[in-house]
Amino acid sequence: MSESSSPESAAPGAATVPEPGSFVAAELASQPEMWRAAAAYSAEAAAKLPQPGERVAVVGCGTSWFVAMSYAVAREQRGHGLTDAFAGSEYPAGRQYDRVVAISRSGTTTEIVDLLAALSGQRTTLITAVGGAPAAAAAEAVVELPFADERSVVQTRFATSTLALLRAGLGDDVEELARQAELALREPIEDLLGAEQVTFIGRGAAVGIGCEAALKTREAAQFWAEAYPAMDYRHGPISIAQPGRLVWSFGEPPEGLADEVARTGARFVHHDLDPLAALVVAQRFAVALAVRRGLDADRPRSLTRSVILA
Ligand code: F1P
Repeated sequence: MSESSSPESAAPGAATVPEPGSFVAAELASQPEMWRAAAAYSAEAAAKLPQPGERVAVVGCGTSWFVAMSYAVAREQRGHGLTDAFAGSEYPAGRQYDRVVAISRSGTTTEIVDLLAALSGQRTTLITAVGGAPAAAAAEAVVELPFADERSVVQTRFATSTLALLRAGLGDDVEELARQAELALREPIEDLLGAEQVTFIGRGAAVGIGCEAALKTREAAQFWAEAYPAMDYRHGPISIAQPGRLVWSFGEPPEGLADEVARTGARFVHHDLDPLAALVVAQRFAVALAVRRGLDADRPRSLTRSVILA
């Protein structure tokens, strides 16, 4: 059975329709208002989302997995209970959780639809942009964010609005995050666009944010991007650092790391913003790189809106 609701009261108007081929640019620019709308909906959605003390698994594929990773760490750090994150294909069937939260913008991703069907009878919640899709039919409860759906294949605002909704449920100040996202939309990026390679790093809830920044850069711009937990960066990945390359930190970097990177000749990048807001700078970087490389960021090579397997 599926239980569904949508945030009619909270939903703002659709973003301005952009020029063809630039959906992602307009969608990422709408994130501050989207996060505010998600936060306004959070009280209504709360009963379907993890309750304090519950043992929770959060699953997704691609971008949605990285949102799950970031939320899982934040929830445990805020003391709300054990929270694991898995790629949809890697959910450990033998484990018992009080609730499984699946994240899927499209609601059609095969691994997520199959997993929710396999968990039938258990407490499951789907967070999606599309309430009428197969994943919603398989979930016990559905939290819909239709206002954050996107025209671009490359996800930006649905993913971050989902994280804003979940963080609102942890008591985080989403208005402050939205204010920081507005700053992130104005942060200069031009002097970063000549780079040859980028490695994103972060700790805690910023590990998933770094993975998402790297995925965005690969998807939108076919650009060489890696991501690691910041403390693990010294354990091998630093070998890649050299002049012309970037090491981009989400959140405060480990002590001494900026200097170690500087000694390699690579450029250390850091914005004094919450990692979720700083992700907006990386999304802009990815889209600007795509433009510079003559690519259409809305139509990434070899990708579709979701992966539907036969
Ligand atoms: C998940 C996803 C996207 C990715 C690609 C394929 O979609 O992996 O994150 O960018 O377009 O699909 P969804 O399950 O969130 O709809």
